[in-house]
Amino acid sequence: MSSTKRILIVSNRLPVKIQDNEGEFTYQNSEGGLATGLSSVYQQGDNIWIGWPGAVVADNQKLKVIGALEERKLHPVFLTEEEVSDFYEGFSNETIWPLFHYFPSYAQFEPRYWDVYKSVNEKYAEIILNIATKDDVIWIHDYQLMLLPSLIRKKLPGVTIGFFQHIPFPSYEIFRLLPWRKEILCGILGADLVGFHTYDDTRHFIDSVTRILGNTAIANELMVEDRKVVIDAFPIGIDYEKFHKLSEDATVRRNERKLKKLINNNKLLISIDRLDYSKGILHRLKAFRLLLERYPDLKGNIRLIQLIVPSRDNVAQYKELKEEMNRMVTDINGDFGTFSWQPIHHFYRSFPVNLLSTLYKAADVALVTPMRDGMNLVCKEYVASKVDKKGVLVLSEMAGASRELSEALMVNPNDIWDFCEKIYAALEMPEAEQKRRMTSMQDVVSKFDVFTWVKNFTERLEEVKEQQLSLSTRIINFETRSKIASQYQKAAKRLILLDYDGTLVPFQNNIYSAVPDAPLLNLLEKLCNDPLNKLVITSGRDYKTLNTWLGHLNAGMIAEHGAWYRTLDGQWHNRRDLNNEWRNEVYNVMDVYARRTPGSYIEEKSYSLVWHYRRVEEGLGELRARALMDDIKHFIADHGLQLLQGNKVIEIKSMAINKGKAAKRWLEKDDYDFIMAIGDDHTDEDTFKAMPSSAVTIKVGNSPSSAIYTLNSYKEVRNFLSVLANEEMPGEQNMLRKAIISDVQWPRN
Ligand code: GDG
Repeated sequence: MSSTKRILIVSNRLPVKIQDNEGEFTYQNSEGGLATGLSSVYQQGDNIWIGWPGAVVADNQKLKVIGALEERKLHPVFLTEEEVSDFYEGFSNETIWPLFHYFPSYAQFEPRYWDVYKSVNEKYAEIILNIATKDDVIWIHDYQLMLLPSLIRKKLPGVTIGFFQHIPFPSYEIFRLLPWRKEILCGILGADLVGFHTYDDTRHFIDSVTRILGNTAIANELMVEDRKVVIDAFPIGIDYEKFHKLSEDATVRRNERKLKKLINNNKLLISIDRLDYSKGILHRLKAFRLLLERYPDLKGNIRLIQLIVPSRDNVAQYKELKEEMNRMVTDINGDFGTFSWQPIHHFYRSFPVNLLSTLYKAADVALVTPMRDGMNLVCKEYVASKVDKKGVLVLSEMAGASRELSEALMVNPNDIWDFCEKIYAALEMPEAEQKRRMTSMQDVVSKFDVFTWVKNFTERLEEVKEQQLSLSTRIINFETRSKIASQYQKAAKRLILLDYDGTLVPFQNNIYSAVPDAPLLNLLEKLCNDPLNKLVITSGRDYKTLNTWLGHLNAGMIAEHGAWYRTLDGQWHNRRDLNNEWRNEVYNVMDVYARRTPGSYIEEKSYSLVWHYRRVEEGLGELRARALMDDIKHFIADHGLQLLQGNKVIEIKSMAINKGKAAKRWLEKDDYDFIMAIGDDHTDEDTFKAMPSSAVTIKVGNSPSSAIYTLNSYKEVRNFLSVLANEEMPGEQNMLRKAIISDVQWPRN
């Protein structure tokens, strides 16, 4: 991060292995990719890393451990046996892990796990809040701490929080199965920037938020109350140089020669995984067996070294997986092996990193074929280790890494027949093609290494915070509100232009339900009855509805974006110069979509047609709207029409009318010393642009706008107007007092 802010890294585990030898602790730094990448952050300046040291520490040992970790710039969160069991092994690994890796039938929905998950997240929050200040940057990692961002946000509202999830985010249909889905989403949304490995993960997350919580998304941004939260993909990399250099190390080269001799110069295939059902171990063994059956000539000429890192083999699913794996390996070796050759060399343990490097270097083919993986670093390490560029990667399309490593031979691990053929193709691939593919993959892996990943994430986080700040300076606060109120009071001739839907009333599923309520009518009456005011309602609605709802007011009106307008004498006028010959044709196209799409309907106005899809199933409406726009765009261009894409509506109208042109009519009529325009959607942008630079222009909502100020919702607009409309015309003091009353209760949500 280029700023001088302190960064607190938070993850479930600290990057250290601590071992308790009867009260004497040893500390060994972890060599994992994440630890290496983040060491470029937490070892600088005052930065620190907060997390669980990985062992249960007795109370009387805690101070000692804290001291030892502090020297390494680490700060511990101590967990009890019960917390490790219910929070980490329980909710994190038996609920979230299987569900997020698309194994819903393995997921345990156990309320006790959830309670402890919550309380451990609160424990982390408490510790962080003892350390953090509002000026710090807090970077939280992974699925064990999904509630943490909002727990911190509640106590430190302005602090910068990034959240990165290392495992996949599943599609809405899977995620919705979780009984605590709302809490999890709200928890993550406490962050300012939420990162995943792939675009699909971001899409799934945004989809779940919009469907479950109902927030609006604009591209990859979500509005959470008045805060913009950005969701983006940051594919993690590895320490490329480390693996590249390691494979040229003298020991590694010596080991490689020995290994090749030991396996009689057979072609070598490798697989390296933790024991886990998400890794596709059994599918791979099936494909390998099929390979030996289909291509008997390979017998005696190839070997698979399978390294499985032990994991949770006391848990039923893992125990069964291990038993089945062992049985399959034994069967394959028993069925195909000879006195001098066995197809699979199976290791159930972990290797030191230089032996890992030897395997990467020596392997002709790497099989990285998970059923689902957030990213998968093994395949990137294999690519980085191929100094001579010879070797083929067979990669599952279900691994996040498949999005970047497009030159791998891609497999769907469920399709063991194609899987088997891909392994064969890998073994047979000519050297020139191997080199071409490997060069291209090395370009990607070396460029997007773990240090670039850290840089990209932290810089984007800083950028998001800056955008939030520039947005918040536009939000009308106590001071700006008082300033505008005082300008208003001093003015003798005022023009006030107010949009209706989304500005004065909330959006409704049925457009005819947005009837003005009594408090709104009172408020508008107060404004209209002030002889110094000229109030104009500027709406896209049809004039008849506006007249029915607001006709009794002493107000001007612009209806249907300016096709109709009402002068202060109550007379309606329409633009007779407009042509309507295009209507039938556009209507017929819209009608096809209206009939095909349950919940959608056409609204007919005098000079425009509107297709509404607010009541259509989420997603389907957007899909149909895009198709409709596509169908109609050439016709529109040829007929001087304009397509307006609003909030769940598509409107086709004549290019000759817009709210800005209509507003000018009022501007030209008089000289005003106070002009104000308020609106919420992009049709109001024409009004804002038509205003003189001295005007107060206010956008409702946070999307980009040419308006000077922002208010968050129709409720804030009403509160703001009620301050201006104060009947008593109070003195400065009273006005200021009223200006801070912002919790007036309006009837609808
Ligand atoms: C999460 C996500 C995502 C493996 N065996 C040995 C050994 N390893 C090292 C490898 C590699 C790492 O473990 C495994 O890579 P993963 O990608 O599976 O990383 P995880 O942290 O387990 O998983 C995953 C990742 O986070 C990063 O965001 O890619 O999708 O599940 O670095 O080299 N290392 C040594 N001996 C072994 O036997 N020394």
